[in-house]
Amino acid sequence: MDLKEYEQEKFGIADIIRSAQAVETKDEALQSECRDLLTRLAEDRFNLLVVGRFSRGKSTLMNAILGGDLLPTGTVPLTSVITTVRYGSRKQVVLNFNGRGSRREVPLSQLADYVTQQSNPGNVKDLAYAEIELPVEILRRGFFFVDSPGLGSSIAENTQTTERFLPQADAFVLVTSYESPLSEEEDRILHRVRLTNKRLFVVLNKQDTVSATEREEALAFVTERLQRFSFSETPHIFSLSARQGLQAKVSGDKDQLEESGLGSFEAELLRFLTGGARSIFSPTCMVGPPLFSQTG
Ligand SMILES: Nc1nc2c(ncn2[C@@H]2O[C@H](COP(=O)(O)OP(=O)(O)OP(=O)(O)O)[C@@H](O)[C@H]2O)c(=O)[nH]1
Ligand SMILES: [Mg+2]
Repeated sequence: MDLKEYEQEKFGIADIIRSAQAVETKDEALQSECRDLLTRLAEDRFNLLVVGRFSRGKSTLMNAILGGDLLPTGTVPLTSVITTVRYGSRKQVVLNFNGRGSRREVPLSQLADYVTQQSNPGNVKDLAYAEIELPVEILRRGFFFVDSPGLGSSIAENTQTTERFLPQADAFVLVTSYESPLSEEEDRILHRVRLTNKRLFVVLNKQDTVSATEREEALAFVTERLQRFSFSETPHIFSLSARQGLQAKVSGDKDQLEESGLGSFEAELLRFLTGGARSIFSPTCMVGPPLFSQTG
């Protein structure tokens, strides 16, 4: 598809969305979804969604890739709001509220007051999403790196928040972990992703908690489960320790980074962002200094 055809296709999709808006004027949820879709079309927005059961280490993995302790993490179900991270020349957080679409800028240090179960249980503060801008090189690829509330905890609102966001994902990182690989909720995500044919990466996190034998067993189990889904392109499984990866990035310990397994995942993600997903990015986003280092 050349650029002209791509633009025409975009206009065609926008027309369909506007028609849906005109027919269902009283359905506020649908109106809001349509507004989001039109914004995404206008921005050429590409959402790489990190998803999985609660406490798998999704936020920790994003922190490891971003190279710092930015997103709140914890031992109890934690993230309660969709949190997008994208490139910006200075660090900032913009909170986007539901309803009339009001926005407020807050310092990064206050992020946890709005996106965690402890400070904003089940998202009672009614945020649509929090948007973080960071001067981190990998984000120059122009994508939105999206953290989501964990699935399957006793906090049903968190599962619902993530499920509502699924149609907006353009590619998925499914984070599962060694203590109980592939839960029922994660199986459901796999089903949904297979139907969309979108790119999927599977991360088997917390490898630091298991022996080599246990690692092999779990990997064999996940590989076999994935084969049953008959994906058109079998997803890669990345065994890693997000916690070790983050520690290694922060302390600059190359051996620990190697041991964490984070590097091969980052390399594959990068290949995808600079190759497979290229058509949706502007060419100026493709160039830039070395990746995965934090600047500013
Ligand atoms: N041992 C070990 N613990 C990890 C690893 N990654 C994350 N954790 C721990 O697992 C817990 C949950 O991590 P989070 O990153 O908050 O998990 P999450 O998936 O974002 O959780 P929710 O936001 O509740 O869905 C924290 O105590 C982390 O320190 C890892 O690689 N190894
Ligand atoms: Mg989290």
